Amino acid sequence: MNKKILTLSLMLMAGLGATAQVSLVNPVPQEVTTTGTELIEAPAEWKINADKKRLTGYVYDALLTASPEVAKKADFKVTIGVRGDSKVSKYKKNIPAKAEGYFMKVTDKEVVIAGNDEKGLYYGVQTLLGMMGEGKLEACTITDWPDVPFRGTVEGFYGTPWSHEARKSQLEFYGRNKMNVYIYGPKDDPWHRDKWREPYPEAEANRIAELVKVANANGVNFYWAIHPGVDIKWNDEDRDKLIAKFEVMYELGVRSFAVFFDDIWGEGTKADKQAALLNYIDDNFVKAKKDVAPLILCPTEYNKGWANEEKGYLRTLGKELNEGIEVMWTGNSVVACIDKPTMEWINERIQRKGYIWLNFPVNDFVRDLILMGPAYGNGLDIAGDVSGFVSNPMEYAETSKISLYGIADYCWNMEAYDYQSNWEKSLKDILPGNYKALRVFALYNKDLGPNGHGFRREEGEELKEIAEGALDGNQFALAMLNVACNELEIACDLLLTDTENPQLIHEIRPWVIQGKNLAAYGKAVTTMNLLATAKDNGSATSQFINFENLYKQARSLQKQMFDFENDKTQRHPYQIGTKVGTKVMLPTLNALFTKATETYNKLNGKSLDTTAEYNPFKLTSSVTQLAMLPVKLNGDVVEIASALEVINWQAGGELLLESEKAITFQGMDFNMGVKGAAQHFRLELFVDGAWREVALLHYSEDDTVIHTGNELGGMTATKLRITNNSGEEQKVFFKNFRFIRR
Ligand code: 14T
Repeated sequence: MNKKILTLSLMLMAGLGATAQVSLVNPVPQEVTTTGTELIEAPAEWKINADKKRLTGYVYDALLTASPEVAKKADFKVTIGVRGDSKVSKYKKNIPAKAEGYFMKVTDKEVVIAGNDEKGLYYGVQTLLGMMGEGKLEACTITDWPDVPFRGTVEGFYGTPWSHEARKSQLEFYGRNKMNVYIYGPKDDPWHRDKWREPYPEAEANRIAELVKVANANGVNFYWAIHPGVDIKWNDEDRDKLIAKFEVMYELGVRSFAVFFDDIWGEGTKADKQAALLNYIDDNFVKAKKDVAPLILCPTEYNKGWANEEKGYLRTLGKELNEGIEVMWTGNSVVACIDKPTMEWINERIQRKGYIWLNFPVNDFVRDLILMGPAYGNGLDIAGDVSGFVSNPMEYAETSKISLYGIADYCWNMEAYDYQSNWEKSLKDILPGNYKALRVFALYNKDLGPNGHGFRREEGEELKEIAEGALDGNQFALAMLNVACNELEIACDLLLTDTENPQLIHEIRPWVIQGKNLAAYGKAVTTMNLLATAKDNGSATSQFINFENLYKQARSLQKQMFDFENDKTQRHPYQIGTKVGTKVMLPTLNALFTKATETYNKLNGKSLDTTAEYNPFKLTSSVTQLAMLPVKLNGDVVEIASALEVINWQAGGELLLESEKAITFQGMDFNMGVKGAAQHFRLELFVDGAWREVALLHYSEDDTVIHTGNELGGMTATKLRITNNSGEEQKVFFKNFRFIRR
């Protein structure tokens, strides 16, 4: 083990309640020697001592953002340099011989930062800036370097691409947290995917040029990714068009490129053709330019679950791709944590170290949730097995910083990565003045709920015991749960008017409002449980607060939550809704609602409705991927959310949709994304106690939309079902299922 973090002092510090300034730095440095007690007031001014060539450029600019003024006569001295510079020659032996590494020394008289290379010096400056976050320095020496050579993000999600402002803010954040990669590849940027052959219009082009500048100023490589697989022809014409597009991007300043072949079908998926194209770009563009970074490829089979061993797609890439071309990998499935066996499996096939595309905290497949939890679960022993590690974040850029703060730390100093303390630090970083409110709220926004990728996160562990107690009727536990809801309500209110990070508040706002509803519901439900068996039914304290009024309030809040979720202004078209506390809090409260109401009914001879979840529609399915899909109601239009992935609909598998009340149908259509799919499925409506079949048809041979026969119009039914009656598994999409009721 090469990490000797001399933290004799840690205990001492904790005892004194002081924060050592090095502990403010993210990522956690590799080697730190400090007494932990020598905190130094940052000087008001300092003089800078460096070889002349260091006094311009992005590293120097970063140093100038520090609070002390630069003054030639100042007593305090800051020496900066890169290995070979005369001003740092006496530290030659201290500088780690590692790419992007640096050595740093802080005393009450001076700071020395000596980089192994220019980037290393830049990161030393970032460490200094981080350490001074509270206006103090700490006497120490630091020897530091990154474990993973390429660290950062890939803007690679479906949904609204990040705004220009958000991207600039990200790039600054990456610089500060020592991440050096940003891959531009938003699925819904037309010039990335559908119009990959066309140059950007002027305004967009200017913005990209500006982003490249901001990236450079923050030590970040701006990769521009192209996604040509949807319709590429493997001929010279398309090959030249791709190169021409890269040339245009090069003119805009881009020096790093990626080619994505994910989520495509047909011709574009051929390994030998992809490899030949990438090699051609490598030979004729990358190598010819001399100042372009190694290419990155995102393969079509980008995870083990999709790898077709017989076809040998990955081995073909491994064998044929030029040395140095990076190959991306999401792990054992689309959304997965990465461990040693994962890396051994893929590296052997692609004959190089995989470049990880981590699908976290991306939420484009669970758009009703926002992910504010820590980044955990990846192996702490894979630093030597990956060539790069990038995270695919949420379309909520500012909120994603919580998890990215962790990814940055993990990639830099893997063995020492402590996700919990990193998470606490990240909240302070993103909302310093109100981080405790952010923390309380974030506790309810971590898990992804049931989803097609089966990727779940911890949430509500801290509530489990009191939730159980409350369900057992334990009064203390009920009171504790009530307190938790009170805390959530207060946190939400504090966040809603917080002005420190407006972008963050803007992004999380729908969830904060829903959080308030949840908190109010929880307060009502816990009190209901206390009053259900109370002799005075609350009358000793209030004429108005009694079981039945609380029951009505809880009902009202159930409906308010439902209405809020189905509000037209809610942006996400796929997973409709805005859900908070889904793993423990909400189900506990629903169970408590039912329990209290049952008890009250029994003791008082009443028959209040005990069902907690307000949704007039219920979807069930023997096809697991379909069973997860939420049903949305929009006026008279009833919709089942689209599944984003291929559904393996087994023979005989059925989807059942039940309605609280009978509905009179006006029209229906849906789309399985496959021509001729209509003949493989049967639609039936339950009318007057019997199933009645309704014809399914396409309007033309090329049409993937499925329409219903005229007999549907005017039929009144309480449920419907769709069955795969083809006798074999059907691979289909399930898109835009909707019907109109009268
Ligand atoms: F390229 C890949 F590594 C990748 O992950 N591609 C997409 C990505 O753009 C998306 O954000 C991510 C999470 O939804 O997953 C991939 O997209 C999918 C994955 C599926 F399994 C789209 C549809 C799927 F069915």
